[in-house]
Amino acid sequence: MQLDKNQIAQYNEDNLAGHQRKLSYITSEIANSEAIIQKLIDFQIAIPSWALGTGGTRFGRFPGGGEPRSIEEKIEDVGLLHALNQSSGAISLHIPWDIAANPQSIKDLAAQHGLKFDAVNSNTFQDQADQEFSYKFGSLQNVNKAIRKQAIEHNIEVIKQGIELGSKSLTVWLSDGSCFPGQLNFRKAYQNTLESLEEIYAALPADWKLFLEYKCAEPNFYSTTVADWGQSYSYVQKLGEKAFTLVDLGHHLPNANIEQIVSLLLMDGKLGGFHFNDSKYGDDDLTAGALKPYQLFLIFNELVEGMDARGMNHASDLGWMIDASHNVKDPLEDLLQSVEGIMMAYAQALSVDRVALEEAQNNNDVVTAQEILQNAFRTDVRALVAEARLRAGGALSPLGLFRNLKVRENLIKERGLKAISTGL
Ligand SMILES: [Mn+2]
Repeated sequence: MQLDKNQIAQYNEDNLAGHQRKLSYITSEIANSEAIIQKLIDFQIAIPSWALGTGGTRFGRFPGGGEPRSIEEKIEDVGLLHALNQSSGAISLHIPWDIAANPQSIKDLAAQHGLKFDAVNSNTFQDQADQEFSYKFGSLQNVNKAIRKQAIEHNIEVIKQGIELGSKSLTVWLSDGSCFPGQLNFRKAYQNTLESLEEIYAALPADWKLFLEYKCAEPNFYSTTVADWGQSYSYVQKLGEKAFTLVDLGHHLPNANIEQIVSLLLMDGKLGGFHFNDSKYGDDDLTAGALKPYQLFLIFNELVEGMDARGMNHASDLGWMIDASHNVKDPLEDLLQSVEGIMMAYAQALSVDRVALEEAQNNNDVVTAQEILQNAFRTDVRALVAEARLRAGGALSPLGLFRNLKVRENLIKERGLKAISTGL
């Protein structure tokens, strides 16, 4: 299904009066509105190929129908999202769930939808049908050198596929670790992992980045070999200047101060990018901003402050990706909600009065500092986000138009009720 530009224009026309009323209020409230709108237009969030279908849980899966059955249909789905919000201009692929048999035709198809390829993701947390050795006891950390070699070669193969598609980064997430005390020699597991990562790093093209994601627990529940930002940082420091830590919001122990982690990684030039989602208990992979929007804002507050302090380009110097899964919602609707939540947090962070905040901090004026942040968070910036979309050619309300045009019903008609996405 392809959206017609006229459908978007007609929808915007029908909703313009209400939008302009809200916009004129917010632009009178926020001094740098125009600069914020421009930054929002430039900001793109990559959509993961594995979030386009129903993820389910380990108990069950309830597909909603019309899911993408191939890499081509996944690109088509991200193209739909991008047409609606003009902020989802990239797709992040997972190998071997997404194999491009003919990379050039896949690249051309993506370009037709205005999409680029963001980080490619390797997978050594599952066994594939044709693989010789099992990753049951880990991949890059494995005590068996032949298994480590297999995992290294897989990562190098992912880099090769990424090069064909024009991707510029590899994300490595390892499920390696142990489930019981005594199972693993922590130091040897670290050393094996480091040596394996060094071989993968050596295969990176000069203009590529390696993102090393961490996760405190699951599927291993006693130890994880890259468990937190400190451990990821320890590896990427040793690997070199093309290696960075990737922060997935759902991969921390409860109550971790993620905004502080982000600030310090940025300060040291070792923050590579993000996997956005939200959670209440663990790696719940819920819609970004659905549960803890203030935390998301505080993270963006540190990002904006830290990127500006280093003279970084907000849109291109870090990898912005969603990593989510859906059990009860339409995956495409959920992704539209996530992008909206992220854009709002970013817009609010851009509206923070940095000069006044620094002055309050220097005067130890705790109350004023808190007021400045809470004032930004409590300001309704939805009209600014909508205005950025409008100017970029998207829909004033992506979700509204998605329902209006009965996108899911059309996808079910095209692909069938039983169409199931490849991946998780
Ligand atoms: Mn992730």
